[in-house]
Amino acid sequence: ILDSMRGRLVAENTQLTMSSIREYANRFKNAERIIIVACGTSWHAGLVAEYMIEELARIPVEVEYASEFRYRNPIIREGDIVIAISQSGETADTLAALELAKSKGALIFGVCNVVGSSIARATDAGAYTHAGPEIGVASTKAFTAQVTVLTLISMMLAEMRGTIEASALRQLMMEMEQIPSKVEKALELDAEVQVISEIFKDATNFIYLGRGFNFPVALEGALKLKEISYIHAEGYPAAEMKHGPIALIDENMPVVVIATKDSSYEKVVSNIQEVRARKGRVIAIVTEGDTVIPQMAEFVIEVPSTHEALVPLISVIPLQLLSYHIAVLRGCNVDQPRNLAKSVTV
Ligand code: F1P
Repeated sequence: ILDSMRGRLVAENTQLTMSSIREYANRFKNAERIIIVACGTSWHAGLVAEYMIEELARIPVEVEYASEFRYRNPIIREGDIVIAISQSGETADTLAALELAKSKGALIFGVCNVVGSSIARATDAGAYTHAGPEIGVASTKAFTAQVTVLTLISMMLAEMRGTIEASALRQLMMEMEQIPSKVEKALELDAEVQVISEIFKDATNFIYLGRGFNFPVALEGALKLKEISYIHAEGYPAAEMKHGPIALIDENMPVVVIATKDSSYEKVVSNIQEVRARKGRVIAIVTEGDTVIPQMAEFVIEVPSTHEALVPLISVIPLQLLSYHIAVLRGCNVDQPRNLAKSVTV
């Protein structure tokens, strides 16, 4: 993760991404809509990008499961830009989705990790994530690298379309440069997360909650746990809890709440209160120095503070560690989970 995020990514990839986007500057500048197609973890990175592109560049974004998109009759217009995200670059559903969009005249931009992969070759332009090979089947550092590249893209689009002040852009870029050291700090939570994992290793269900930029992180945390520890886990937008999942909460239900200090903070605090009122066991991911949530949650994991739009890069790390330790404690093979393939090519 660190390797892919240090100077190499920020310097080299910024240039590559910029030249790739500049080549199609007019299309990007005038884009009326961006459609993101991806599967699994890459889809979650796409969801982060939706929040980011809409917030920074004010372009409407739709995030589609490639596995659905390819089989329905989606409306694709000539001015649309389709971003296909894939770690392996070989996922059959993502490839078929982008080919469908291409046949209808959309510009296809790829965000792939594997250089020269089928998806990368089928795109009009793109940016590689250069995260290095994923050793395990479940994507971890690829997610971090995808979100990083998509953040750079969002910032460029915002600059091109004049939807962001130069000072705000500079501030975001400066904060981006702090991310590698903050990721490093978040990785130091390992021992702490291991202790919590020991307590919850025999749980049969988990709920993950997050709002705003942390909603896709909740989905990703739940997916990692399912993939490598085979525990049933659901990720929800925290505000959606009252529309159903709240019925699941009792004294046996671990609820992981991503509750960093951002614009949703107060609302997440009341979601934690709702869970506590039903005796749910709250594991909260909070910003360093938070004094409110530690009084309410049973377990608290502190992560370094950063810009709201960059939080997923930090808040996902304790969730990846939690899945990893629980899986190891349950005797699961974290690198080669049952029933999963590195690239789903059929
Ligand atoms: C997509 C994906 C992964 C998941 C598993 C199956 O792959 O859903 O996110 O961890 O390996 O495939 P990709 O298109 O990003 O390579």
